[in-house]
Order: sequence, then structure tokens, then C-alpha cells
Amino acid sequence: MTGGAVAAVDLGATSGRVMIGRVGNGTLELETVARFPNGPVEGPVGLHWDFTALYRHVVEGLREAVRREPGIASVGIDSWAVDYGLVSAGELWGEPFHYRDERGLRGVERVHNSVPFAELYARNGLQFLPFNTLYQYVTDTRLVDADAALLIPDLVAFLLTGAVVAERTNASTTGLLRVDSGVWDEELAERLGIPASALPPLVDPGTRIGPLHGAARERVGAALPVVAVGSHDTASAVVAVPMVDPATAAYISCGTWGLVGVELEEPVPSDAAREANFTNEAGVDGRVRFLHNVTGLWLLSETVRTWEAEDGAPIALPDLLAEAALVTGEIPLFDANDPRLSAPGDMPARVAAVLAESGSVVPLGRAGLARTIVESIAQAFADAVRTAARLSGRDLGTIHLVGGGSLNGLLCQATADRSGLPVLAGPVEATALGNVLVQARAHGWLGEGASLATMRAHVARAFPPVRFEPLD
Ligand code: LFR
Repeated sequence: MTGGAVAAVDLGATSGRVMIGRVGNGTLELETVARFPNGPVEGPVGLHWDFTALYRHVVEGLREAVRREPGIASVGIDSWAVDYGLVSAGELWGEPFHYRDERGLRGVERVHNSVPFAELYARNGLQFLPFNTLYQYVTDTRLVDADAALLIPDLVAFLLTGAVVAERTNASTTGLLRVDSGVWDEELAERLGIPASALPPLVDPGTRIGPLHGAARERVGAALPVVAVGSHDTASAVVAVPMVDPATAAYISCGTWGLVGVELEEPVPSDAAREANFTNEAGVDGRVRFLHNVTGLWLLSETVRTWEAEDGAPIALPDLLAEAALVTGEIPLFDANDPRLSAPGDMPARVAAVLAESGSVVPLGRAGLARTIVESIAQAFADAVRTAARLSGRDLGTIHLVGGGSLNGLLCQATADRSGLPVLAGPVEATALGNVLVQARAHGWLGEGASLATMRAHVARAFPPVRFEPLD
């Protein structure tokens, strides 16, 4: 077996990173080169991303990666889904909006008035999320004048290489990709008045997009090729879920969101799936990510952010969770998916209001509230696993929990207890690993025709999961 090194750019909603991935002779290693904060910025026209800063961090991170490892063979980029930037004459037009901005909500009515949700679901198989790209597009008057609308990883790839493409796994989160054939639904776009420039040519993970050019090439110091990976972070994470038997395993990719579901060969855009708000997003190698978005660690991170602002000092999450684990007595629960908890703000007060409204006792201390949040997330995870099993007709025996949440032992144990299934936790960097492995495969380092199973076996060997048994 051969091998080498690649760079993975992994942009999450609360932080981004550039990593070097080394693959070869049974090894799979990650080295963090750069880590930088990310988050919503309140601007005069709404919530947006500071994409300019993110892109600068990406380029500087790649420069450092090449300095540390001059033999890097390529770059792969993944990020959160649905959001996009408009480009014109080779330049980005303004900062991309944040999906937690309210404008998506305005688009929902407009879209559903032209195309009822049931028809939409039959066409695109996507769960209803008020920020799905198509709802954002119909409110965006600048769209018709732009040369291209590019989802975040495609936008980074464009600025690095000049190539205009839409990677398919992430394109499936726009609502404009057909669930049956995986191609753009041009008829739907036309009905909604969405111009063709919003639908760039599709590429699959593993495709070479092009070499770094211009200022990026100069700054990074190499003409590295960008290779498409599962550019939707959740698609990359699912590649690196160390499932032995995908037919009996559920996964939870837990970061800002908790994406809870199963991997299927064929989509299930049924009435029951629509009613349960399950999505059929495109996965790597033509797989379907049949899952539901649960509001994940966002609830905890916004809570901690509020307390830190009150204290004017940072809070150590491990200490808070250790105290939360000691809380005894009945733990009040709330619906983690309550839409009132989705915008940035004073989360402790909002959670307290939601609890009080349902007649629950509001925990007095911080540890108590943290425990309530963790247990409520775990309950939502367990419910979604049960629904995934019912809708897909599968008998599920294990849950893999990957991403940042896999470090939260309290959450993993609570998920096991509430689902009655063992939870296999880790790897924490599943997204970056999926990104690295798809590049490694494109370079032929994993052997001829390496499958998802081969990639997952690499992950399981290099990052053995930690097992949490449900309490009887
Ligand atoms: C996770 C994620 C989810 C998507 C949400 C918004 O990071 O990509 O899959 O629904 O962010 O883009």
C-alpha cells in the first residue's frame, strides 16, 4: 500500500480548522495546523458569516500545512450546508448570510405557495428546515445578476482555484436536487424563478476540481489541486462513522447540530418520512443519508456563551459537565427542537421559559440546567433513532456517535440509557477524517476500488470507539 499526506479544510458553525491527514500502511493520522473561531455576525441587513476572515484563515492554514508537510498531495474542503455566496467577475459579493437569519422564513411561504410542501418533498426528499437554500434564494434579489451562487465549500474552492462547481452531497441540501436522480431540478428552479446561474455543474466526491491559482497559490506557496470530498460536513462525517454493519447501525454526527439517522442505498421520500421530517440527503458513493436534524450542542454552547458574558470570564465545559453529572432527582426535559431555541440569544432564559410553559420545574443552578439540556438532547436523539428504525424498516443494534459530542460522556451515556442501545463514541474528528479518506482514495492510496467499508475499517483501527452500555 502506498500513502501520503493531504490537507483537510473543515469549517463548522462554531469553529473551523485546517488539518494535515497522513494515510498509509495501515496508519491514519490527523495533525491540526490551524483552528479559528466562527459564528454569526449581526450586520445591518441581518445575520451573516465573516467569510472574509474565514477564507483568510483557510489560506494561512494551508500555507502552514505546506510549510510543515511540503509533500501534501491535495486539499479537500467541507463545511456546514445550505449557505452560499454570490460571485460576480471573479469576486465574492458581500458576506454570505447565516442560516439562522430570519430571511429564510420569508421565503418559505413564497415557495410553498407555488409548490406545496408535499410536492417539494416528493421531488427533493428534504426535511423541512426554514433555511434550506431554496427558501433563501427566493428572497435574494441579487441572484439574477450574479455569475454564480456557490455553497460555502464550493465558494472556497472557487476562490482558491477559479473553478465553478457544485459538489453533489452539499448540493442535495439546497432543495433543488432531485431525490430520485441526483441531478438539478431545473423545472423546479424555473417555477420558483431561480436562475440557472444558481445551479453550477455538479461534481462527485473524488473529482479533481483544479489547482490553486493566483493570489492563493502565491500565498500558500504551491499549486496544490483541490479535490472534491463529501463537502457537506455531515456527508464527510458519515464516511468516517466506523460502522461494521450499516444495516443495523444508527449514527449521530454531533456538533452544533445532532444529525441522527441511518445510511441507505435508496431514498425513502414516503409520506411517513415527510411527516416525521426525515431527510434524504446525498451521501458519498451514492448512499443516502436518511436522517433528522436535532438541535445539538448549540443549546449548550449558547448557554455557556451567555453565562460567560455574564461572568466576563470563560467557563470550563468539562467542569460544568462533571457537576451536571452529579445532579440527582428528577431531571426536567424540554423539546430540544423547539424553534424558539434556534436563534442566537439568551439561551438559559429561553430554556427556562420553555420549561415553565410546560409546567416543569426550572432547575435553579447552572449544573442543573446543563443537565436538563444534555438529557433533553439525548432524549431527542433516542426518539430520532427509533423513528429512523421505524421508517427504514431496520432493526438497529448500535448507535455510533461521532464529532465533538463524542467527548461528552454524559451525553453519550444519556443517549445509551434513553435509547436502550449501546453507544459507540468517536472519532471526534470524523468530518476531517472523512474528508482525508476520500482524498486518499482519489490518490489510490487505499487500494483499487476501496469501498466505504474499507475506509471505515481504517477509522475503526486508528480510532477505536469508546463503548457506553445502556443502564438496565
Ligand atoms: C451540520 C450541518 C447540518 C445542516 C446544518 C446547517 O454542521 O451541516 O447537516 O443541516 O449544519 O447547514
